[in-house]
Amino acid sequence: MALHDENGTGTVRVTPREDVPANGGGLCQKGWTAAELLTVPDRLTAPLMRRRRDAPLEPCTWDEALDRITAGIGRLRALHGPDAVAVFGGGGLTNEKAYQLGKFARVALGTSQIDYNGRFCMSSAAAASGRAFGMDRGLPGPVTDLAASGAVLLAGGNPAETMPPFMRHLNEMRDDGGALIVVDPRRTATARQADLHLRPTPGTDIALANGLLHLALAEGLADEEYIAARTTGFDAVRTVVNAYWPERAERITGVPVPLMREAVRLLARARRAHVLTARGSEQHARGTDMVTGFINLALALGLPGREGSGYGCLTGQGNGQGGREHGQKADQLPGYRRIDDPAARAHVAGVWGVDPDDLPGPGRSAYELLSALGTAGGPKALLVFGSNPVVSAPAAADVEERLGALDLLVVADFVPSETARRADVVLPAAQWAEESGTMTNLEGRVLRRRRAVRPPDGVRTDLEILGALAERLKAPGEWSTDPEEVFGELRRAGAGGIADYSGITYDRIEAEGGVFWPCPSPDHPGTPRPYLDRFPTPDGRARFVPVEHTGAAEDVDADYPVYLTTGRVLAQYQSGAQTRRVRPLAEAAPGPFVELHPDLAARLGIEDGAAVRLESRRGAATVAARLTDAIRDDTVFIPFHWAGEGRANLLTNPALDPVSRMPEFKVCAVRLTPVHRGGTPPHPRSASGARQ
Ligand SMILES: Nc1nc2c(c(=O)[nH]1)N[C@H]1C(S)=C(S)[C@@H](COP(=O)(O)OP(=O)(O)OC[C@H]3O[C@@H](n4cnc5c(=O)[nH]c(N)nc54)[C@H](O)[C@@H]3O)O[C@H]1N2
Ligand SMILES: Nc1nc2c(c(=O)[nH]1)N[C@H]1C(S)=C(S)[C@@H](COP(=O)(O)OP(=O)(O)OC[C@H]3O[C@@H](n4cnc5c(=O)[nH]c(N)nc54)[C@H](O)[C@@H]3O)O[C@H]1N2
Ligand SMILES: [Mo]
Repeated sequence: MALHDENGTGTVRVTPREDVPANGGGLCQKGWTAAELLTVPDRLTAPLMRRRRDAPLEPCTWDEALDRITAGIGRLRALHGPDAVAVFGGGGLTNEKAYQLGKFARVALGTSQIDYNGRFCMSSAAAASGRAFGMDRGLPGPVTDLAASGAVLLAGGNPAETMPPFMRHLNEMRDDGGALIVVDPRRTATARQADLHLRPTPGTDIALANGLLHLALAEGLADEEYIAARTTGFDAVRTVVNAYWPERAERITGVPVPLMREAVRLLARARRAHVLTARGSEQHARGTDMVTGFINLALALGLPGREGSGYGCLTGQGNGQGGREHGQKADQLPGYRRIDDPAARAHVAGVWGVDPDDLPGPGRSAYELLSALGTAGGPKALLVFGSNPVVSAPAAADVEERLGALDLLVVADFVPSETARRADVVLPAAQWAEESGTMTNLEGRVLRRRRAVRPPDGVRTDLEILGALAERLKAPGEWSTDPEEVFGELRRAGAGGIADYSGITYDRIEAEGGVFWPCPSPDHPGTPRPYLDRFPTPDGRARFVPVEHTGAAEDVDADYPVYLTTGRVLAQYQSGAQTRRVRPLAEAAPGPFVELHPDLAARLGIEDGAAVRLESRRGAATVAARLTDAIRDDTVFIPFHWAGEGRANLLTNPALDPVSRMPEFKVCAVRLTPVHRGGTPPHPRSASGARQ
């Protein structure tokens, strides 16, 4: 396949943008090789469908594909009502696409059943931030504030592998005498660069955060003046953390008291300081409370709302922040409004040209949606835009079975992902370099992404796909396929909401190098640091919320004696659908493996490089052993990027957080046994289906 630029000639090269401070001109290996994905041999360039249920996927015309989808939707809606059709979106979608997908579900399909993979990503941090600050916006200020910080406590994040350009800010801080404190059960590439590494047992972050706060109070390091002036609820938190005396916190977490004491002193003594969380402290059945524990610590030290200090969450996907603002969440309308708020419904229905009473209510959260597919009261059809849940959802074998029970599965993607290959209809979509739009980064800064090349023949953009389906479904209102027009509608729909983009235009983004929301009018400068004067809560104060340690939803026992945690490696991205197809990345990280401590390996008779079978109460996976003393000896780690029998998610626990509905990706109980396969040592690739 030839690649074309806007003029129809030439090839695409990826070059870092010097003008985007979050990157500082840096890109990680995935960024440098992303252009290769535009030309992978199995790039989808024609719609595919199955003529019969058990027939293979075969190329068809767009008309055939769209007719098949709308006929199926019509039949299922007539039989079972509008909630029979569900939608699953993604945090990689641009703001425009995320907005249009939410509107498509509520207006064109009339379904409440829409959610997205961001539920698996930052939802616990989002819920905790909303609860404490009245708003959820990744960082409390520009990312460059971090370089001027005196201390950063980073809980559950490994940006040296997951966001390499971000490390620059932490390195600058350290060069200036600031201290980096990392909380991670593994001595990661990030932890190796830290001044202090706290290594808790997975699932014990609440006890750790409460223990740190206990020490801060005992040593008189709390900012009493700030607590009185800018917060509520401190007394209840003081009472709870009273019971987390240092030795008890050490007993629960395994973190030695002197290290906890040192961490608290470094944070409290810095003139400016940050507490940050990422997925390691969020992807838990108590993830919202875990993040709340760290927010309580930040509040007691007087950090949020002080210039150059605060609490923040490190973003995940390309548009992780914007993806959670415009209505692809089950409980949400554009502008980060709640779908059960009558005023929000009236406003958005007005923009969409429909009756507020016709808008559905809140739907099921991502895992609840996936696990209801094809059940008696659940959806019978699913449309997927920007996710590969066969690999990335918890308890993946069950999810695969649910997908198989659907009457109609439609997947829009650029590659035949594991989920697409199970679909009844596959729609070939344009990818990042082939279309324009906006993304919102972890600073809350709205940025433009420009089209660099023409999509290959046969491919349509997601906006074109949604527009064509809306038209066939005779949906009311406008369904523009032009990103700038959709952005204009998004601004109107979100006006007056928490994430107010109404003053942001493509021209302003261009002229100002991005605009920070909220930006409620054209003459408003945007809001780089939203909490300086007040918090967007009814009384303007931040809220302390007491949280108690309860431990993981599934603890280790005699049958399943080892903790499993999951995460990422540098050279692979997410479900691997894209990166497993890019040769240099596939070569750098060819197949699934389990990190385990040499002592644990010796006890179990497992040798480095040998095949290991892991079992949990959900299922079993087989991967290669990778021995390292960088992990606790009660815990093993598997990256989740691979399909087939090496899928980490065959093992993970779908226990959900009661507030965020986040599954417990980061801890479950497993047992390990060595596999002897006819005496030949397994090649990691053979155990993985590395290139499908
Ligand atoms: N190379 C690469 N980069 C990526 C991605 C990718 O797939 N590959 N994905 C992107 C996305 S969507 C996201 S969300 C981000 C994720 O970015 P991160 O949050 O940095 O990545 P993870 O590896 O999921 O988890 C971080 C760390 O949490 C630790 N951890 C596990 N359990 C616990 C626990 O109980 N407590 C604590 N404190 N830590 C724990 C793990 O050991 C791991 O090192 O990365 C983004 N960047
Ligand atoms: N065990 C375990 N599981 C996890 C996690 C973990 O830490 N541990 N992390 C969770 C997290 S944080 C996340 S974010 C999820 C991510 O997991 P997924 O939701 O599966 O994300 P991706 O692998 O990025 O899949 C995106 C798919 O959509 C396609 N795609 C990308 N952009 C577009 C677009 O603009 N339009 C269309 N139509 N398609 C597009 C890609 O080709 C790919 O096939 O995984 C979650 N699962
Ligand atoms: Mo994510």
